[in-house]
Amino acid sequence: SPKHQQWDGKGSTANFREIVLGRCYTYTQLVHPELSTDCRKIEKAFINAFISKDPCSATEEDYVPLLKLGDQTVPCDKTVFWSKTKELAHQYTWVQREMFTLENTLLGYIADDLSWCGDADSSEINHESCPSRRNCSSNFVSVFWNLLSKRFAENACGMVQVLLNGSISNAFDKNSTFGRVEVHSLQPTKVHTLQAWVVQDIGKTPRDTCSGSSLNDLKLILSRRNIKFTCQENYR
Ligand code: JS2
Repeated sequence: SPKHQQWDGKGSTANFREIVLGRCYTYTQLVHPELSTDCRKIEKAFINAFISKDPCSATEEDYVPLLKLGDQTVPCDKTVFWSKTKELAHQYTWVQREMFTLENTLLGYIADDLSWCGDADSSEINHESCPSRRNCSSNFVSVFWNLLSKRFAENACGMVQVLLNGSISNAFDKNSTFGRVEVHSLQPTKVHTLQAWVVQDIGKTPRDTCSGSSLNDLKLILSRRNIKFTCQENYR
């Protein structure tokens, strides 16, 4: 039997395969029926990406077959990034049905809030434990989201938006996925403007604003990359 609780992170989500397959059908039949996707192939490619492999040695190559199957174009002006505002961003794209966060794309939708890993010397999904970021940065979940985020940003075009949290001290955090991966993956030939929305929780003390130093850092990065920057606070 497998070594118990080998890793710090929670184990693979129970019924991982079934959830992946079910979410794929929900997305391609109900949310975006215009997509023609073979969900059985998606399920297999997802499982094959990590099964029978060292869970700390994930590479982008492992996910290439899955990403090919999940290839999807988001229309220009419809991309929404977020950082520490996941819930709000998803409420926004739920109301603004034509807008897309990463989790409104097929692969982001399928993997949202799931965890998964295997084991080098077993062909089973590991439901006991999976490596956390502390165990290793090249775990399959982290590599997946970094890669998916990079692709999502590289494919964006027109005016893109980001929802940032003004109730924390660095609304723009250069170590977050948005600051570390997405901002640097925007293509200046395709993206002309990044519109930031700084949102403060009602009843909480605002800790960051459009004129704060973290948003200034973002503005600087974008101006060096020839992308226009605009910022608004608490727009309703
Ligand atoms: C584990 C997950 C999940 O713009 C957004 C998205 O496009 C995203 O991929 O990157 C941005 C959010 O990441 P950031 O800036 O680091 O904000 P955060 O609030 O610290 O979110 C951490 C989660 C990033 C990757 N990720 N990881 N499980 O279900 C999941 N979903 C996402 N997007």
